[in-house]
Amino acid sequence: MPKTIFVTIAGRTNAGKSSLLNAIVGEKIASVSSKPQTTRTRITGIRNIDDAQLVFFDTPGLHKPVNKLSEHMLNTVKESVSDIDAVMFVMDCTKKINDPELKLLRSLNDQKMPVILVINKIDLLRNKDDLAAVIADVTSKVDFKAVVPISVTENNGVDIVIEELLSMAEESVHFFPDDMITDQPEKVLAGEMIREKLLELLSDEVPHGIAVAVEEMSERDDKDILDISAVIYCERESHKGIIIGKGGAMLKKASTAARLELEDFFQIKVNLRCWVKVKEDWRNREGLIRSFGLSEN
Ligand SMILES: Nc1nc2c(ncn2[C@@H]2O[C@H](COP(=O)(O)OP(=O)(O)OP(=O)(O)O)[C@@H](O)[C@H]2O)c(=O)[nH]1
Ligand SMILES: [Mg+2]
Repeated sequence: MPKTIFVTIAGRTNAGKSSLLNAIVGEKIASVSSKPQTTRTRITGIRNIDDAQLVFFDTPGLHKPVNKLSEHMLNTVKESVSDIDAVMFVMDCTKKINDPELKLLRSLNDQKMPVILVINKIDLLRNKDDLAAVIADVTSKVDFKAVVPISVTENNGVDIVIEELLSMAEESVHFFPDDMITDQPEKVLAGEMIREKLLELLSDEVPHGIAVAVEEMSERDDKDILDISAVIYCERESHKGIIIGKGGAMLKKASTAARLELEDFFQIKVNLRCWVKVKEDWRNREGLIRSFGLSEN
């Protein structure tokens, strides 16, 4: 009999949620960056193991809302923690659990939602006693079904998380085809790969005000080449200059890095063309947030 489990991955921004999703699924389906607020929407990832299907919803990280886009991101988290079987709450072991994290955890306890506490980045801890202190602190405040210390970057403990989830999967038909790893359309995946490169290369507010829309994505009839055209939207004319860079250097660097990743992911030569356009203050404009696919309804 097939088994299924639906799991939402939640936690503070930058804790490593999307990194963990990618590690479990075995493909890079969610953008990862050292900057906070990388993930903006709910991303579905699927992993099949024997007769079990594990379905994950990666969510935006908890953060202080600063604009309308933030509010949508935080609503996405709220909507993603009901009608599921379990929550994997990812925390960064080097950061003390904060009030918004505790608030979410306590409401999950109130709903009797099983929560697996995944304590990530243990590679950054200097001694084991620190880990024991982190565990003692959090478990004194919230009830967990299981506590699993891991390091995604060192691939340490991810298999234990999977084992834990497998033990919780219940008999049910599978909801997704066995060869499907994500629900994200290819154009969205491609846009996210481009945005990820810009997040890593740019600083301050510039990368946070970027949205990427892939307008064309088609394989040529006569050659094995995938043509991708993308528009990079930013919030100010001055940001446009920074994104393009001196003599186009920044845009070239980002698009080359994105192209290499796109070629690796789609296993085909890619011809990537990017344009930069300004949409003033779009993160506070509902219509634009919706048109970029960043609103939950
Ligand atoms: N040292 C260390 N860094 C990690 C580990 N896991 C993830 N990271 C890094 O942490 C940063 C944030 O990772 P993400 O996966 O984007 O974090 P996130 O929780 O999805 O962040 P948001 O989408 O902003 O909520 C990246 O620079 C990762 O490379 C880990 O086990 N150890
Ligand atoms: Mg993320």
